[in-house]
Amino acid sequence: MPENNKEKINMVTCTAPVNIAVIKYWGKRNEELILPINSSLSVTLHQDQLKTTTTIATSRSFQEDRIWLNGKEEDITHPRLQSCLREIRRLARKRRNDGEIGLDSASLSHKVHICSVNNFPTAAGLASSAAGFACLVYTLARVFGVEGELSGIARQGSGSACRSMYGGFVQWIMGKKDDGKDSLAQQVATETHWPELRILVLVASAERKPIGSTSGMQTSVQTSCLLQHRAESIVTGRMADMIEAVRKRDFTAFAELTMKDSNQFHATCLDTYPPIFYLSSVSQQVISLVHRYNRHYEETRVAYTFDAGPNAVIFILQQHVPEFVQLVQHFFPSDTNRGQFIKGLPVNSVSLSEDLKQAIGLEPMSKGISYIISTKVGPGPCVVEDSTLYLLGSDGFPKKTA
Ligand code: 2P0
Repeated sequence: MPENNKEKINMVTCTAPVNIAVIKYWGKRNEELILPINSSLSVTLHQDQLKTTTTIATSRSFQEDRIWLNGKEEDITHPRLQSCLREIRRLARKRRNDGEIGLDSASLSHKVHICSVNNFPTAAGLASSAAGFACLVYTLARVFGVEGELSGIARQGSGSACRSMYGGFVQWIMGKKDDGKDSLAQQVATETHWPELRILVLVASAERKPIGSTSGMQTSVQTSCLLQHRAESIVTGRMADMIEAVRKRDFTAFAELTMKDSNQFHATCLDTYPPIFYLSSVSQQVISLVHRYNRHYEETRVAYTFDAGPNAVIFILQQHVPEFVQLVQHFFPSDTNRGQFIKGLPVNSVSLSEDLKQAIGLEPMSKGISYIISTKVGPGPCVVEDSTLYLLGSDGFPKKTA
């Protein structure tokens, strides 16, 4: 590419986090705008362990919008991708017309090259669409000089993505309007609010998600009376209780609400016709382990939650992490050594008492869990300044490593 064209490439790189819902979103009242049937609340996971990175370049020399995901070119005409691109360009045009930014019309008509990677394997079963669309919208907004509320646009990429636009503890208020303008995410508490809280992702071995969330929740809305009852009569109260538990850093209340809401979500899946099963025998063993552990100490020390897959996400206070991790290793013995089994924040090794093992009284399930990601609550999307970390080269095409 000639030198003069090279200069005209405008490039921005950002990262965005994964979130895990503790009050679950399941079901839409409007498929196109992605408007939910109930509000939800999530915890943003730390990007040191789990994140999406996205580089977006614009240039007069680009012929068409293009996107590369995890090293492979994907279809840019995907309707949800198009919604996000259209909405950001619309806001940029509005800001320019209002005289708020000095973007010329040529820059607005420039095509984009988008390159995105996750630092975690898809096999980890974590909602990569949430981090992915949050990162896309956040980065596009920087490229086109758009500021302010962006969660409503991220929501149109994937519902849960709106919650990844903030760090800490985040609620997605369902809203009442038909146009979705009031269906937005809002931070409930920052990432520094509850420093003792730790999160463990227990990655179950070699199981694939049987039914995708988007079609699963459609069938649930059509067939499950329990889901309707949950949306109408349960979630509003639970949202208020959860926000209070977070604000007061009341682990017992937070943990019990989290487990009950996960269980109710999976109950609505079972109430769907034909039923949807996301939990596996490994998930059930994790549930037993947590309840037996809590019963042994006569205190709620650990909570689990499961999304549309078999992997458990565990909430626990820092001081209890070493013992609980040791128990997981004991009841899910693996071939890998401890270093490979625990990724992310380091966990001290402790020895387990025979009393405790006997009190739990489960039959060990070998190779049920392939590894644990140890992490904590983290911040929202960030801009990456270091250009050596950009995923697109100076020609606007993916670097070999991307
Ligand atoms: C959640 N899940 O609140 C719930 C709990 C899975 C179980 O949000 O169709 O990928 O893109 O809006 O956001 C997964 O659903 O679905 C999800 P779309 P999404 O995190």
